[in-house]
Amino acid sequence: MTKTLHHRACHLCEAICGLTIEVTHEPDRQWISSIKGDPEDPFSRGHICPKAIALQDIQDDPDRLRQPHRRIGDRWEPIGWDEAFALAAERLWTVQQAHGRNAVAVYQGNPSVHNYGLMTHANYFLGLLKTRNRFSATSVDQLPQHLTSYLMYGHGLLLPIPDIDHTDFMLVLGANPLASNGSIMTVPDVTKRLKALQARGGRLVVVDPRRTETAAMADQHLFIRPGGDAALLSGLLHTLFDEKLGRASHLPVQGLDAVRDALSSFSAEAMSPLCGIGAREIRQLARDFAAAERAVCYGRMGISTQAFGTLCHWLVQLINLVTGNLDRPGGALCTEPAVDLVANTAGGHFNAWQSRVSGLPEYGGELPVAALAEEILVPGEGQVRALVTVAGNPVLSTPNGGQLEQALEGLDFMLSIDLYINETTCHADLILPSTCAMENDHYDTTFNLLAVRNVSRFNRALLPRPAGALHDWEIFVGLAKAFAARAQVALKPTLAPAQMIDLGLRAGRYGDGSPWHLSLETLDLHPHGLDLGPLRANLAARLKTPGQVVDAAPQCMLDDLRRLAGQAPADPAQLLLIGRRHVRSNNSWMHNFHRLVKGKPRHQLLMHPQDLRARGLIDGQQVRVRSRVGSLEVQVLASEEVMPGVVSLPHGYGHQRQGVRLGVANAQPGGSANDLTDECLRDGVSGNAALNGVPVEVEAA
Ligand SMILES: Nc1nc2c(c(=O)[nH]1)N[C@H]1C(S)=C(S)[C@@H](COP(=O)(O)OP(=O)(O)OC[C@H]3O[C@@H](n4cnc5c(=O)[nH]c(N)nc54)[C@H](O)[C@@H]3O)O[C@H]1N2
Ligand SMILES: Nc1nc2c(c(=O)[nH]1)N[C@H]1C(S)=C(S)[C@@H](COP(=O)(O)OP(=O)(O)OC[C@H]3O[C@@H](n4cnc5c(=O)[nH]c(N)nc54)[C@H](O)[C@@H]3O)O[C@H]1N2
Ligand code: SF4
Ligand SMILES: [Mo]
Repeated sequence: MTKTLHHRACHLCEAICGLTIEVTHEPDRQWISSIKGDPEDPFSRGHICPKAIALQDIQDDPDRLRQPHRRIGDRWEPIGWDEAFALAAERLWTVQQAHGRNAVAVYQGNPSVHNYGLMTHANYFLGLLKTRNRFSATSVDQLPQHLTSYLMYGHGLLLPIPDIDHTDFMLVLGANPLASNGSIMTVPDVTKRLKALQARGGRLVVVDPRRTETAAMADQHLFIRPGGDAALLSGLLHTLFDEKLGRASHLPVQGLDAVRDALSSFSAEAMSPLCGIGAREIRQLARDFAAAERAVCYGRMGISTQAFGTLCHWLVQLINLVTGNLDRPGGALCTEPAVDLVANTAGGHFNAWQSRVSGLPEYGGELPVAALAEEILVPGEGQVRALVTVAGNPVLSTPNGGQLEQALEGLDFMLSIDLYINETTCHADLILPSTCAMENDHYDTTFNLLAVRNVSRFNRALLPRPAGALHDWEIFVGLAKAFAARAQVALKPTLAPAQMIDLGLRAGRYGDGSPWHLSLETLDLHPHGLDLGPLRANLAARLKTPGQVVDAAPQCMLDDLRRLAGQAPADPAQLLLIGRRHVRSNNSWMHNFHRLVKGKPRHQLLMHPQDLRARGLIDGQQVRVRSRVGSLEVQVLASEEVMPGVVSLPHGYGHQRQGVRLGVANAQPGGSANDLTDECLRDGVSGNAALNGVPVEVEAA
């Protein structure tokens, strides 16, 4: 028996922590014998969370599929790869022949941006389908952020990242990095970095309807009524203008006067009733923010997935801009990654076409996933009749998952590229599983782009692939070849992901012409990862808008401000549902790992004691939660963490559905929050799902 040590980044969440992994080798098998944080990783400095340890569970999970499976009635039958590719091509082609290209829809889930073979090759196949019915987890998440960057800076990936290591004041809205480990802010060991901020005399202010782990360590926590952020942010920006607290920016900007005019009636006093925060507190927060030498406003998931999600993110950008903190160290900065998707891709497009039934706008070639079920269910020309899902679980992760589940039953054909027979893929006719985690190479094209320092690393696979298994990218190549042959269309040759990355590195800013000479070969010499330096100002030169100016006043934002102005204050008696994440969870797919689900349950509904009393309920009781679209039963816990009028339920539970083959997850209690969220509640500009602030009723079960 021998042991080998390997260094590799964890890419389960956005933090990309360095791991040190010990593999034990025996003549007939090898396995992971330990996983630890890597103290020599210059970026994550030894940080690790329980999810990385659970990578061992994926490795030996008996429920994980390792070869293609075809469904016949309620039975699943293993089949060979060539047969599987031919079957998929035949069925998809037949549907498109009979009903048109848009009759095949695509949904790409969250790991699509975490696993590099999915990044480099998904479109090699999906692009051949030429369908306008493309959906992804983006529209239950960060769509408003891409759209804002596209409209203001000319590219959806020019996303300014908080310079957390150098700021003196961080205002956080709708994010809980202590549980999520940061998002659109790749920041391993976030707790250490926030403590360092406080230790150098800086301030952390958190705005959240729940006193989260992050709020608890903050210097100030403001409770906000869910959905109230656009009002709060408007009040802050108005105060900055009104009290002349702004600071000039070095960036070329157009439209600020139009913004000031449009905001004239959005004073802190006028906005206070809409967000439930006092006018004096709003004004003081604006003054504190402006007074800090270096400050950054950061908003995430909690403010994206609400009715004014895009407006919120536009206002966040403007607050950073007018205080001189955009594109400035200690403020918000765009990264300069080694493989640069901004340099290599077009800026994007918006509203070039609309969804068939509800007329929701496309962004970057995708439609909001809130429209997926109706596109399947509503008859007519262009109705969706087949679906391809890739690394996603929309039945548990998109609004009104119960309706989508019914819709899937009516499809003519469904193909899933996934590791498990889960709540979504159990409806497929064919599942193609890939290798995962430690069995494939990894280079992070997505999260290096979002990191709080410029970093780069490449890691080789450290376990051999299971016999007969294919990597995700090889599955897409197999599907593309079979589909191109069936449809008799030409297929361009492609490279393996590693070759693509090598070319991208060499052509990039740290490549052949630079002192770094980055290539796969150089990165192989740095198994702990490479730090390429702190973020720097660079936005002025990278703007992709016509005229290369920051557009402060996109018309659709000004229009949506008028919608905000017309809002009546919400009924305080109405209970609103919000979500929550726990450090031991990862969306819907990691409840099948013993190491993560052990300990006390974490699926319960949190409710303020005052709201429990008002309904005659008691702590620990089973309750029924109802929304417009559905209901579920769950245990309720009394908690002063949530503000009165708000209940909190994590998503990604609800594994007891028929047909699911997840032995461990199946035994976990808890229903799916997305059986309550409503596909008709959406962000007005982008169509992003408003998963937070859903009106619900709670009563004894
Ligand atoms: N109510 C509510 N709903 C939410 C959220 C919320 O906060 N509240 N959060 C939203 C957010 S931010 C997101 S990103 C979405 C996530 O939504 P989804 O992306 O739809 O769901 P996941 O649970 O991430 O599912 C990932 C799937 O990928 C598979 N998988 C994992 N690794 C691989 C791999 O290497 N290859 C392949 N082929 N498959 C793989 C897993 O088996 C699993 O089926 O959920 C959203 N839904
Ligand atoms: N452990 C763990 N880590 C994860 C994931 C996971 O499932 N588990 N998922 C990953 C994914 S896909 C993503 S996108 C990121 C998300 O990372 P974050 O954006 O940090 O997401 P959350 O932790 O859900 O934090 C959202 C916060 O918004 C608050 N909120 C809800 N409604 C409102 C509102 O109306 N206004 C305001 N101001 N706040 C509101 C919630 O109470 C919650 O604290 O996390 C990633 N990391
Ligand atoms: S925080 Fe945990 S899941 Fe995220 S990258 Fe680090 S170890 Fe992996
Ligand atoms: Mo996400």
